[in-house]
Amino acid sequence: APAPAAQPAEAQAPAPIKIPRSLAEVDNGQILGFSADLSEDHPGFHDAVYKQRRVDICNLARTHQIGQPIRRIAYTPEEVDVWRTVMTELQQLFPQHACKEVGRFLRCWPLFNFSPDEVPQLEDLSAVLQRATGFQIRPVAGLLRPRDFLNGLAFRTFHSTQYMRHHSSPRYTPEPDVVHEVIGHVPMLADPAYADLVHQIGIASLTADDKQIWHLTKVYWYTVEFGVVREGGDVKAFGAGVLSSFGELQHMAADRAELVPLDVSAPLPKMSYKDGYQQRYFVLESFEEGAAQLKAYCRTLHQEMPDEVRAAVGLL
Ligand code: TIH
Ligand code: FE2
Repeated sequence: APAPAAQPAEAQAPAPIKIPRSLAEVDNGQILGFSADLSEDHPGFHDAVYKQRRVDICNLARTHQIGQPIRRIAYTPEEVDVWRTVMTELQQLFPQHACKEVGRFLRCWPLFNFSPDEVPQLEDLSAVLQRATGFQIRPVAGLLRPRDFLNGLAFRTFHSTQYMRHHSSPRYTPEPDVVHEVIGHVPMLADPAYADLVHQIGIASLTADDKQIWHLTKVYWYTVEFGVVREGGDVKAFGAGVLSSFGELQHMAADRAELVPLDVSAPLPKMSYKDGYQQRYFVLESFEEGAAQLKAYCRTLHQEMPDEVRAAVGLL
């Protein structure tokens, strides 16, 4: 997931944009926050064993080479317990609160055969995605800079963490972890219309300046991560950050948060990894309506794109 970027300082001359021409030119090494260095308010901050585990798993991601299989993790019984808890809780909530046909989420779910007894391996999920939509997974040690994360999407690559959230807090974690990626993002990326939308967001990020990246990151955050979609008289979870957290999903279902219509061309509020559950959700009237809005916004950023970049991402 992309990290919230700092607002670019007005006075600084903008650094020239380096447009990657291939996935190899997308930097997966610059990690913002999280990674293995946990902040004091992280649930695992006082757990030395957990921290070492994070370092080990992050090192596998750091040394991953493009084209090589993603290394399998032997998840510990404690980690499998966390996965089981989250899966079990979420499966009870999904029939009523996850988006169905419009968000496509529940339609793609069966492709993956998730079992509560086994944490899925990124390598296997990546293979399923490649067949379904051409998306692949690349392991990453923590939060990438928003530009790098979004650029990856242009090459149909989803950068994914591989470590497990801390066992003291299965219902919600302030950062992406393997549960969030696997349950929240992966099933949706198997849907062609959804994968196409995310690909367009990635392409738009290639030539975007810092200000545009910042807005695009917020658009991504309030839709792909935390969007909700109207279905009949109700709103249902669409965003991966809602779908992967039974705490957040219960919070959404309890109707305590404010609901506001999504307008991707209007200024969006600053987002934060530190504030807990969302106090406000942006509502898509339908997947089609939301996707049309997002794509229209993305097209405004495509204009200056050189032909060789268009070719590299499959636009030509
Ligand atoms: N809060 C989510 C969860 O507990 O699954 C993880 C995150 C998604 C986006 C930011 S943090
Ligand atoms: Fe995410």
